[in-house]
Amino acid sequence: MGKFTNPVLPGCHPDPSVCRVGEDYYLACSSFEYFPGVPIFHSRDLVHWTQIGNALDRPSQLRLPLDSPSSAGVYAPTLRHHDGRFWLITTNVSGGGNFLVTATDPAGPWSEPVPLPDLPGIDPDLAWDADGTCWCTVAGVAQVRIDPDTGQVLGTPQRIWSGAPGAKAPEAPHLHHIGDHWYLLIAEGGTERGHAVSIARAPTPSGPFKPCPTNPVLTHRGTDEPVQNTGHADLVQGPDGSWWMVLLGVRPRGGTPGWHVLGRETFLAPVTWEDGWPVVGPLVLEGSVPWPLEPGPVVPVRDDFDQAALHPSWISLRDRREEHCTTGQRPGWLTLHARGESLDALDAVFVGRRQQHLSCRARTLVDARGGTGGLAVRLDEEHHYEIEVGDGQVRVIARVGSLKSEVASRAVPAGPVVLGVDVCERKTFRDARTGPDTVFFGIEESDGTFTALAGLEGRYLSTEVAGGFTGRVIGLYAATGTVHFDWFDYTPLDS
Ligand code: 6LW
Repeated sequence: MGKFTNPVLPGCHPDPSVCRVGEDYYLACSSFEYFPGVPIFHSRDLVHWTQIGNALDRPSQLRLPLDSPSSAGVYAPTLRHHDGRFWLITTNVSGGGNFLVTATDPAGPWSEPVPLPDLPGIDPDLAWDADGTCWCTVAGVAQVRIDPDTGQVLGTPQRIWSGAPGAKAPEAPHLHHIGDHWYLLIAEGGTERGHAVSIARAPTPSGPFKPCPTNPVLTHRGTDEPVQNTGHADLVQGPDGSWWMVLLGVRPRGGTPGWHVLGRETFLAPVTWEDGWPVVGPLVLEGSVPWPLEPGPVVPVRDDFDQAALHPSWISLRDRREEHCTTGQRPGWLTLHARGESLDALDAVFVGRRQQHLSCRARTLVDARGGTGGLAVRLDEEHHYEIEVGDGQVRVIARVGSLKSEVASRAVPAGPVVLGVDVCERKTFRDARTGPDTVFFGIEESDGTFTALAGLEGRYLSTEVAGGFTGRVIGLYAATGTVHFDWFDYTPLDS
């Protein structure tokens, strides 16, 4: 028996798709405007997940136009293992539409994309029947046979089921052959508070689908559960043969209406079966699995930028070109060369990691003698807070919608300076409007103490304010010229 904490993948890791190969589990998530795209995780226990790579880590596989909006880009993938190969199908809504890539090792390399130009829609799923026919199912919910080797669509997509009558956004289909039935798992109600998971089953992969009489099989809508927006799920069998669901959920904090700041995260919930239908849950923050847990991954707090390649958890905006982001210019440092003028620009040079904890701390040692840059907490180009150094000044800047303001500044001597951010979940509830957290920016003094220059309301960097599908990313950027970073560290704080 192992106790675990949900979410099993905290931070912006939505739309999880999972597959099992022997004793190993692999999971993929959406990546939107970030490059590399589609993070791939490995686990032996469904609880501890280690990122082993990104499926789309070369420009030839993923081109995100520099003017493509945030929360566009790469949507919901499906990850499957079939015929000795891993198959990953997804959609680039910023250009190219649906495509699939394959790999023999899920850590990579993944193949060049096989485009599916004639497959409309998003959230593509792959399933193979006993004859080897490949069924591709998309949001809507529609289905068509495809040739996964060529990307050719074989026929016209057929509407197979649309969830509850009147419910919006039937999406996220995953088709599983379990026992005598083909189960079609979907999300419905939209990816906000009304989100739900429903299921139907049929004797064949193409139908006719009969809905589960107890649909939705999971939703937290209208409840005071701490995890909300539950939906977009996939099914997998645990090491002991029991069934489990991975799904997305959010953790709103503060008063009304509740703000979630980490994006849509991946949760794990138990599944049992009654009369051939899944019974899901409970979905709880502290759960247990009926098998021993493997040791958790060792997550390094500090990145010293001593390796040529960045760890796969680093994500850049839209692309990552050597001429803008390199560890090769000053050994042991990450060097960023500015492109856009600030983090307001769609083509800003920014490289960061997902904020994964409700309270956390990040520090970085910056040498900005050749430009201006620093440390940012980013939701999108219109919602970000940052602390930057340049021209002998440290400045804290807030951008919220069309408003932008320098909220604090201080002179600093020339040379490297440690910039920091502390994100602190609100502990005291003032009234119904209390926000989720406060974001403090400051500098480390020569004696190692931290001086906060500004504390900003976290709600403005939440999905409820900014909109979209993503969560906060904490990272490094160059606004002008060339900026070097010696190290970056990120530490969870007790919430
Ligand atoms: C995804 C859809 C959804 O395509 O959000 O929550 C969209 N579900 O299925 C973007 O992640």
